[in-house]
Amino acid sequence: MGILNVTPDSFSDGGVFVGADQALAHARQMEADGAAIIDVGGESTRPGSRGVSVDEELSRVIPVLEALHGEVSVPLSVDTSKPAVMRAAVDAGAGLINDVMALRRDGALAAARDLSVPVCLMHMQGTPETMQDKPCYQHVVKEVVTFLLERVEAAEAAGIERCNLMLDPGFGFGKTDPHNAELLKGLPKLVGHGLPVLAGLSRKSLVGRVLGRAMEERLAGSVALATMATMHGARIIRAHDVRETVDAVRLVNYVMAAQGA
Ligand code: 7PJ
Repeated sequence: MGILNVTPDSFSDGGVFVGADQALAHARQMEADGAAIIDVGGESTRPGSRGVSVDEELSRVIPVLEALHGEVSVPLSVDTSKPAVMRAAVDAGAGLINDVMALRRDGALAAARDLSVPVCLMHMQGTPETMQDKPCYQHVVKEVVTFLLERVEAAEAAGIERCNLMLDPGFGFGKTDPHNAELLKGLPKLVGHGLPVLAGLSRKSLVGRVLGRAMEERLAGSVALATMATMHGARIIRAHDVRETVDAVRLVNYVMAAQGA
Protein backbone atom coordinates (compact mmCIF):
# COMPACT_ATOMS: atom_id res chain seq x y z
CA MET A 1 0.00 0.00 0.00
CA GLY A 2 1.71 3.15 -1.23
CA ILE A 3 1.14 6.30 0.81
CA LEU A 4 -0.09 9.39 -0.99
CA ASN A 5 -0.43 12.25 1.47
CA VAL A 6 -2.33 15.27 0.25
CA THR A 7 -1.88 17.26 3.44
CA PRO A 8 0.14 20.44 3.78
CA ASP A 9 1.38 19.26 7.22
CA SER A 10 1.88 15.51 7.11
CA PHE A 11 4.82 14.38 9.19
CA SER A 12 7.15 12.86 6.64
CA ASP A 13 6.33 14.28 3.22
CA GLY A 14 3.77 16.94 4.07
CA GLY A 15 3.25 19.47 1.36
CA VAL A 16 5.21 17.59 -1.26
CA PHE A 17 2.31 15.97 -3.15
CA VAL A 18 -0.51 18.45 -2.79
CA GLY A 19 -1.61 19.27 -6.35
CA ALA A 20 -3.61 16.73 -8.36
CA ASP A 21 -0.90 16.63 -11.07
CA GLN A 22 1.90 15.84 -8.65
CA ALA A 23 -0.33 13.38 -6.84
CA LEU A 24 -1.04 11.56 -10.08
CA ALA A 25 2.64 11.43 -11.03
CA HIS A 26 3.54 10.07 -7.60
CA ALA A 27 0.73 7.50 -7.69
CA ARG A 28 1.84 6.30 -11.14
CA GLN A 29 5.38 5.93 -9.90
CA MET A 30 4.23 3.92 -6.88
CA GLU A 31 2.15 1.69 -9.13
CA ALA A 32 5.15 1.14 -11.42
CA ASP A 33 7.20 0.34 -8.32
CA GLY A 34 4.79 -2.43 -7.36
CA ALA A 35 2.16 -0.86 -5.11
CA ALA A 36 -1.05 -2.91 -5.06
CA ILE A 37 -3.10 -0.14 -3.39
CA ILE A 38 -2.69 3.65 -3.29
CA ASP A 39 -3.76 5.18 0.04
CA VAL A 40 -4.87 8.81 -0.24
CA GLY A 41 -4.98 10.80 2.99
CA GLY A 42 -6.04 14.41 3.51
CA GLU A 43 -5.84 14.71 7.27
CA SER A 44 -2.54 14.44 9.08
CA THR A 45 -2.70 12.06 12.03
CA ARG A 46 0.83 12.72 13.22
CA PRO A 47 1.24 13.10 17.00
CA GLY A 48 -0.07 16.48 18.17
CA SER A 49 -2.06 17.28 15.03
CA ARG A 50 -5.48 18.89 15.42
CA GLY A 51 -7.56 17.50 12.57
CA VAL A 52 -9.25 19.38 9.75
CA SER A 53 -12.86 20.19 8.88
CA VAL A 54 -14.93 17.95 6.61
CA ASP A 55 -14.88 20.60 3.89
CA GLU A 56 -11.12 21.02 4.07
CA GLU A 57 -10.55 17.27 3.94
CA LEU A 58 -12.98 16.87 1.04
CA SER A 59 -11.26 19.65 -0.89
CA ARG A 60 -7.88 17.90 -0.50
CA VAL A 61 -8.89 14.32 -1.15
CA ILE A 62 -11.69 14.35 -3.73
CA PRO A 63 -9.88 16.13 -6.59
CA VAL A 64 -6.94 13.77 -6.15
CA LEU A 65 -9.14 10.65 -6.15
CA GLU A 66 -10.91 11.94 -9.26
CA ALA A 67 -7.56 12.57 -10.95
CA LEU A 68 -6.30 9.09 -10.06
CA HIS A 69 -9.49 7.21 -10.86
CA GLY A 70 -9.13 5.54 -14.25
CA GLU A 71 -5.48 6.67 -14.48
CA VAL A 72 -3.99 4.15 -12.08
CA SER A 73 -5.23 0.59 -12.28
CA VAL A 74 -4.67 -0.51 -8.68
CA PRO A 75 -7.39 0.06 -6.07
CA LEU A 76 -7.51 3.45 -4.37
CA SER A 77 -7.89 3.70 -0.62
CA VAL A 78 -9.04 6.69 1.41
CA ASP A 79 -7.37 7.32 4.78
CA THR A 80 -10.21 8.98 6.69
CA SER A 81 -12.36 8.70 9.79
CA LYS A 82 -15.14 10.99 8.59
CA PRO A 83 -18.31 9.36 7.23
CA ALA A 84 -18.96 12.22 4.77
CA VAL A 85 -15.45 11.85 3.36
CA MET A 86 -15.87 8.06 3.12
CA ARG A 87 -19.05 8.49 1.07
CA ALA A 88 -17.66 11.16 -1.25
CA ALA A 89 -14.38 9.28 -1.67
CA VAL A 90 -16.01 6.01 -2.70
CA ASP A 91 -18.20 8.01 -5.08
CA ALA A 92 -14.99 9.50 -6.54
CA GLY A 93 -13.41 6.08 -7.06
CA ALA A 94 -11.99 4.86 -3.75
CA GLY A 95 -12.39 1.11 -3.29
CA LEU A 96 -11.21 0.80 0.29
CA ILE A 97 -11.66 2.73 3.53
CA ASN A 98 -8.65 3.02 5.82
CA ASP A 99 -9.89 4.30 9.16
CA VAL A 100 -7.41 4.99 11.98
CA MET A 101 -10.47 5.37 14.27
CA ALA A 102 -11.80 1.89 13.36
CA LEU A 103 -15.27 3.26 12.47
CA ARG A 104 -15.81 4.81 15.92
CA ARG A 105 -16.97 8.20 14.65
CA ASP A 106 -20.74 8.77 14.63
CA GLY A 107 -22.12 7.52 11.34
CA ALA A 108 -18.94 5.72 10.26
CA LEU A 109 -20.30 2.18 10.71
CA ALA A 110 -23.40 3.07 8.67
CA ALA A 111 -21.33 4.73 5.96
CA ALA A 112 -19.05 1.70 5.63
CA ARG A 113 -22.06 -0.64 5.56
CA ASP A 114 -23.80 1.41 2.87
CA LEU A 115 -20.64 1.61 0.75
CA SER A 116 -19.87 -2.16 0.92
CA VAL A 117 -16.14 -1.68 0.31
CA PRO A 118 -13.31 -3.28 2.29
CA VAL A 119 -12.38 -1.46 5.51
CA CYS A 120 -9.17 -1.40 7.52
CA LEU A 121 -9.88 -1.13 11.25
CA MET A 122 -6.90 0.37 13.09
CA HIS A 123 -6.18 0.55 16.81
CA MET A 124 -5.34 3.89 18.38
CA GLN A 125 -5.19 4.84 22.05
CA GLY A 126 -6.46 8.41 22.47
CA THR A 127 -6.60 10.94 19.63
CA PRO A 128 -3.77 12.17 17.40
CA GLU A 129 -3.65 15.37 19.44
CA THR A 130 -2.98 13.59 22.75
CA MET A 131 -2.06 9.99 21.93
CA GLN A 132 1.68 10.25 22.65
CA ASP A 133 1.23 12.04 26.01
CA LYS A 134 1.33 8.92 28.17
CA PRO A 135 0.40 5.75 26.34
CA CYS A 136 -0.50 3.14 28.95
CA TYR A 137 -1.25 -0.59 28.71
CA GLN A 138 -1.16 -3.61 31.03
CA HIS A 139 -0.65 -6.04 28.14
CA VAL A 140 -0.39 -4.12 24.90
CA VAL A 141 -0.80 -7.08 22.52
CA LYS A 142 -3.86 -8.46 24.34
CA GLU A 143 -5.47 -5.04 24.60
CA VAL A 144 -4.95 -4.19 20.94
CA VAL A 145 -6.26 -7.59 19.83
CA THR A 146 -9.29 -7.32 22.13
CA PHE A 147 -10.07 -3.82 20.87
CA LEU A 148 -9.85 -4.87 17.23
CA LEU A 149 -12.03 -7.95 17.75
CA GLU A 150 -14.62 -5.73 19.47
CA ARG A 151 -14.56 -3.43 16.43
CA VAL A 152 -15.02 -6.45 14.16
CA GLU A 153 -18.10 -7.38 16.23
CA ALA A 154 -19.44 -3.84 16.03
CA ALA A 155 -18.86 -3.78 12.28
CA GLU A 156 -20.59 -7.12 11.77
CA ALA A 157 -23.50 -6.03 13.99
CA ALA A 158 -23.85 -2.96 11.77
CA GLY A 159 -24.17 -5.18 8.70
CA ILE A 160 -20.58 -5.01 7.41
CA GLU A 161 -19.42 -8.32 6.02
CA ARG A 162 -16.51 -9.96 7.79
CA CYS A 163 -14.86 -10.69 4.45
CA ASN A 164 -14.59 -6.91 3.96
CA LEU A 165 -12.53 -6.35 7.12
CA MET A 166 -8.82 -6.11 7.76
CA LEU A 167 -7.00 -5.24 10.99
CA ASP A 168 -4.09 -2.98 11.89
CA PRO A 169 -2.42 -2.65 15.33
CA GLY A 170 -1.71 1.02 14.60
CA PHE A 171 2.02 1.31 15.17
CA GLY A 172 2.85 4.69 16.73
CA PHE A 173 -0.75 5.59 17.55
CA GLY A 174 -0.71 5.95 21.33
CA LYS A 175 2.28 3.62 21.76
CA THR A 176 5.79 3.96 23.19
CA ASP A 177 8.74 2.34 21.43
CA PRO A 178 8.57 -0.71 23.73
CA HIS A 179 4.82 -1.00 22.99
CA ASN A 180 5.52 -0.87 19.24
CA ALA A 181 8.26 -3.48 19.61
CA GLU A 182 6.01 -5.79 21.62
CA LEU A 183 3.25 -5.42 19.04
CA LEU A 184 5.54 -6.23 16.13
CA LYS A 185 7.02 -9.22 17.93
CA GLY A 186 3.50 -10.33 18.89
CA LEU A 187 1.95 -9.68 15.47
CA PRO A 188 1.25 -13.43 14.91
CA LYS A 189 -1.26 -13.20 17.80
CA LEU A 190 -3.31 -10.73 15.76
CA VAL A 191 -2.73 -12.57 12.46
CA GLY A 192 -4.00 -15.78 14.10
CA HIS A 193 -7.55 -14.45 14.22
CA GLY A 194 -7.83 -15.01 10.49
CA LEU A 195 -8.45 -11.54 9.10
CA PRO A 196 -5.81 -9.91 6.89
CA VAL A 197 -3.44 -7.69 8.86
CA LEU A 198 -2.06 -4.38 7.63
CA ALA A 199 1.12 -2.91 9.13
CA GLY A 200 2.28 0.69 8.84
CA LEU A 201 5.79 1.30 10.12
CA SER A 202 7.24 3.39 7.30
CA ARG A 203 9.45 6.27 8.52
CA LYS A 204 7.76 6.22 11.91
CA SER A 205 9.28 7.77 15.05
CA LEU A 206 10.18 4.31 16.31
CA VAL A 207 12.79 4.08 13.53
CA GLY A 208 13.92 7.63 14.21
CA ARG A 209 14.31 7.21 17.95
CA VAL A 210 15.84 3.74 18.08
CA LEU A 211 18.38 4.48 15.33
CA GLY A 212 18.76 8.23 15.84
CA ARG A 213 17.72 8.92 12.25
CA ALA A 214 16.06 12.01 10.79
CA MET A 215 12.97 11.54 8.60
CA GLU A 216 14.93 11.29 5.34
CA GLU A 217 17.31 8.69 6.79
CA ARG A 218 14.76 6.05 7.77
CA LEU A 219 14.62 3.92 4.63
CA ALA A 220 16.75 0.99 5.78
CA GLY A 221 15.05 0.90 9.18
CA SER A 222 11.61 1.05 7.61
CA VAL A 223 12.41 -1.78 5.20
CA ALA A 224 13.76 -3.87 8.09
CA LEU A 225 10.50 -3.43 10.01
CA ALA A 226 8.42 -4.14 6.88
CA THR A 227 10.44 -7.34 6.41
CA MET A 228 9.73 -8.40 9.96
CA ALA A 229 6.03 -7.56 9.72
CA THR A 230 5.78 -9.64 6.53
CA MET A 231 7.54 -12.58 8.16
CA HIS A 232 5.09 -12.33 11.05
CA GLY A 233 2.13 -12.60 8.72
CA ALA A 234 1.14 -9.05 7.76
CA ARG A 235 -0.57 -9.16 4.35
CA ILE A 236 -0.48 -5.46 3.51
CA ILE A 237 2.44 -3.13 4.21
CA ARG A 238 1.75 0.61 4.17
CA ALA A 239 4.87 2.36 2.92
CA HIS A 240 6.30 5.55 1.48
CA ASP A 241 9.23 3.87 -0.31
CA VAL A 242 7.34 1.40 -2.43
CA ARG A 243 10.10 0.04 -4.65
CA GLU A 244 12.41 -0.89 -1.77
CA THR A 245 9.57 -2.24 0.37
CA VAL A 246 8.20 -4.40 -2.46
CA ASP A 247 11.69 -5.85 -2.99
CA ALA A 248 11.82 -6.83 0.68
CA VAL A 249 8.31 -8.31 0.72
CA ARG A 250 8.92 -10.30 -2.48
CA LEU A 251 12.11 -11.79 -1.08
CA VAL A 252 10.42 -12.71 2.20
CA ASN A 253 7.62 -14.39 0.26
CA TYR A 254 10.14 -16.22 -1.94
CA VAL A 255 12.07 -17.56 1.03
CA MET A 256 8.98 -18.44 3.06
CA ALA A 257 7.63 -20.46 0.10
CA ALA A 258 10.80 -22.62 -0.01
CA GLN A 259 10.31 -26.38 0.26
CA GLY A 260 11.45 -28.47 3.22
CA ALA A 261 12.40 -27.49 6.74
C1 7PJ B 1 -1.20 4.47 9.49
C2 7PJ B 1 -2.34 4.82 8.77
C3 7PJ B 1 -1.01 3.11 9.87
C4 7PJ B 1 -3.10 2.65 8.79
C5 7PJ B 1 -1.15 6.59 9.12
C6 7PJ B 1 1.96 7.71 8.83
C7 7PJ B 1 0.98 8.28 9.80
N1 7PJ B 1 -3.29 3.92 8.42
N2 7PJ B 1 -2.29 6.15 8.56
N3 7PJ B 1 -2.00 2.25 9.49
N4 7PJ B 1 -0.45 5.59 9.68
N5 7PJ B 1 -4.01 1.73 8.46
O1 7PJ B 1 1.80 7.80 7.63
O2 7PJ B 1 3.01 7.19 9.30
O3 7PJ B 1 -0.05 2.71 10.54
S1 7PJ B 1 -0.68 8.25 9.14
